[in-house]
Amino acid sequence: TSDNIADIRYKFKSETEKNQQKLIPEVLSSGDVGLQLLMEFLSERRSSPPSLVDGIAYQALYQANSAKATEFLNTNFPTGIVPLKSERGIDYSPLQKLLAQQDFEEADRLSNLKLCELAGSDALQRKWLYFTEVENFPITDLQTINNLWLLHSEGKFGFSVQRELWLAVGKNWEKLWSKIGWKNGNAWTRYPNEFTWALTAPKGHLPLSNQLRGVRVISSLLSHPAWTMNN
Ligand code: UYC
Repeated sequence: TSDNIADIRYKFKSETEKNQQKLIPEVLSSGDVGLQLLMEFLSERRSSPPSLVDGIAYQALYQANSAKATEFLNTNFPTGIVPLKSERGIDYSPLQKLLAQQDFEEADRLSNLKLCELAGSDALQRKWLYFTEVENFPITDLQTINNLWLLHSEGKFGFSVQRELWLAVGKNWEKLWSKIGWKNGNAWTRYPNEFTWALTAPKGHLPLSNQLRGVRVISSLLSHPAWTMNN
């Protein structure tokens, strides 16, 4: 009934972001009006930097199978909710698209490619990174890539998530690998089939960094000033 909808709108708008996240399934269960409320919500928030709840609302609309929601997103958020800033003229919209589609396997491949692109033509040819290249990555680009992963995964994936887990285990790599599902006992998780390309994966599971050449690259990634600097 309309009473319920007014209730939900009021309740939703007055809640903390964390509770808004939890309320989204309830909002969605009220059908078209729920979608309308989420569209309203995203519109009103577009001037401030996007946070997790915006990502969850965006994904709900993206997956809603509603022509109206699709048109709303195409018109108002043609490249998504994360500003696709780059200091090196890199186009992150294909990555945004894969993540919106929740195609985490292709998004992971493309992220690795974008990092090589960011490092320059040598890296793009060799298809892997030197840690010295990672140290020189612009903060802006790493934050863009990270925010895409973070906001399209309900906060589950991204370098910043991996960094927090790494710090929480005292920078012990072995403990990190088992925590994020990159190792099971003594066995490395095999690429690509043994990884979990879905939100059911452990926290911090994606994006991947191949450990074939050692930990220096991921160490540089997780130590980058991008994670301790605002903007
Ligand atoms: N792979 O095992 N990995 C590859 C991971 C290791 C190996 C790519 C992650 C351990 C080989 C990605 C883990 C290991 C290739 C990842 C993992 C190993 C390969 C594609 C858990 C053997 C083919 C991109 C830590 C014991 C390489 C890329 C080639 C590929 C990711 C083997 C994303 C997170 C130590 C042989 N593995 N990788 O980098 O040159 O090629 O063809 O980490």
